Amino acid sequence: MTTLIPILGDQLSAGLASLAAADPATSIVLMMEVAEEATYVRHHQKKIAFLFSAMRHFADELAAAGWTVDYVRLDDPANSGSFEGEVARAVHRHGATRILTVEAGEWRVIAAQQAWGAATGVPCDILADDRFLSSRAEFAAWAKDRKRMVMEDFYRRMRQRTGLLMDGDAPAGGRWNFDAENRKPPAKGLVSPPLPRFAPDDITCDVLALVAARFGNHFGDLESFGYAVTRADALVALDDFIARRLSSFGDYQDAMVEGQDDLFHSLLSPLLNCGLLLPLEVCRAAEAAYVAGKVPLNAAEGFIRQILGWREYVRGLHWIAGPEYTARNHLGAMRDLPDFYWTGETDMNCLRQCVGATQRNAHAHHIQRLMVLGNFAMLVGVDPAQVHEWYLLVYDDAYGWVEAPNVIGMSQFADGGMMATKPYAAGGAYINRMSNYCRRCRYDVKQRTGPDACPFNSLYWDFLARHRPLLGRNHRLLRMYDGWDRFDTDEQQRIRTQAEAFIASLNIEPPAA
Ligand code: FAD
Ligand code: DLZ
Ligand code: SF4
Repeated sequence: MTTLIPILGDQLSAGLASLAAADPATSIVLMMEVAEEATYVRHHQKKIAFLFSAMRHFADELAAAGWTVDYVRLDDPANSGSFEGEVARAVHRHGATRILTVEAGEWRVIAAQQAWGAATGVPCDILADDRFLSSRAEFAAWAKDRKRMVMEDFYRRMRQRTGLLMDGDAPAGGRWNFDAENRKPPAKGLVSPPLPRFAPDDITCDVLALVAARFGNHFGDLESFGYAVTRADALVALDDFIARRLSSFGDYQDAMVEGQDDLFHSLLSPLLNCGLLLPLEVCRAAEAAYVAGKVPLNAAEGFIRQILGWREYVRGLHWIAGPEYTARNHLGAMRDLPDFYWTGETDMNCLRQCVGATQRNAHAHHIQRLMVLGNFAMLVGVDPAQVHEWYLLVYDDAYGWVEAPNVIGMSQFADGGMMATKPYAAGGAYINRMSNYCRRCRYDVKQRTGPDACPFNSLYWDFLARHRPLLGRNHRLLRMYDGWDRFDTDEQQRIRTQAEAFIASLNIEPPAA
């Protein structure tokens, strides 16, 4: 009786439910590098290299811990290229009598897992992924019968349940939320400590060569690859963040500074999402730094809210929204993604900087993703399915459960408000306040119309005007519509003409049907 335990690339946790439920003496762990996963969207080269290297290191660690691991490399001539093919081959190879796996983080892969039993003729048990702080069932029960799924309500409940930053029944410091102290514009000369860099070992060098050969034409590059790829590296990255950057995290959470891609962000999302770090240990580390007096409460609370609140909330929402969520298009946006999302070649400095960071690092921080890249795509009316695909392939932390709600819901408002109470739309003034991008831009952020006007300004007003039938009664937008109504008709016309001409210059109209 042999149990086959397929472990996917984002399931690299020693305490994974399938491992906890199995006996190493009668089990074979299967790990597979498959072309289908690297190309169903053409992932950034660094994302593939990171995951393959982390998978290979994890396989070695499992073997050292006494598991029998069957690791199928991408360049194995017999590799079928898909999960389905590799699971079937492994069942046959090992005479497995049972498959035991943990539910994947994407509807697409869950559907594949559900077919493994029938395809191989052996029973396949799919276990819940218990690496999150709120189970799918718990979130669904919380969401049921609620008129609005307000993240802050969910977050407070999670604080109470976990006891994180709690003084008995009350929140530490007497408040649940310290946002008022956070989100400062970047101070002049603001500099953040450099990120820790992990020199590639032999395993990583092999992977880099493989990725260069097989996926060298994908987005991004492999230059200066220095990611954490083991559990030990991941713990070093966590400690480094807590010791050197967390104290300023809250203050500069929304700031963007040219030349400093990551500021005081943790860059822990790829490590959390592939399982090398677990959410509770990361939150506890931040809490401990606060309790020890090493970081202020606004920083610890702001950071913990991202993980205990937002991360768990978007995951819960993803599962209750269903597999059709990524097809939603509330605003009827049909245009193509502009080419510069791939090349970075645009005169708009904010977009050039954010695409550049994404190309270099397979990473960008939240405000770059939301208020520059996502905001622009929504303002010009890009088809949300194209935006979704772009985000899924360019970022090192992108998997369906977390990317889709952030893109379709939070950033594109394509779900009609299931996730966000209003679209995250903004003109150039917001970007100018929160960054130093405008200083070196060919456009003038103060102008709405004319050849030098910042495109975000006319696009913002045009977005509001064109979607008035859908958005005009949203009470959170009433002040913005008042602003629009205060322009005289001639100015409104000038703004809309400016926006239309700019959109036309992008060549993103879909072909006529
Ligand atoms: P930090 O700023 O240091 O935050 C700490 C942690 O909080 C992150 O590591 C992450 O685990 C968590 N977190 C913060 N915000 C969110 C959020 N909105 N959703 C989920 N977790 C959050 N995050 C992903 O992990 N994968 C994605 O594919 C992804 N796509 C996004 C797309 C868009 C359009 C937007 C607006 C946000 C997206 N995010 C995504 C959320 C957020 O931008 C990233 O989690 C964050 O930038 C990761 O960098 P960091 O680890 O330095 O985060
Ligand atoms: C993202 C990714 C890539 C590029 N390659 C693999 C792979 O070869 N083998 C693997 O097990 N997982 C890979 N992944 C991660 C999967 O796409 C991820 O596990 C599913 O999308 C479920 O979230
Ligand atoms: Fe971006 Fe406008 Fe500022 Fe240029 S002026 S960086 S386009 S916000």
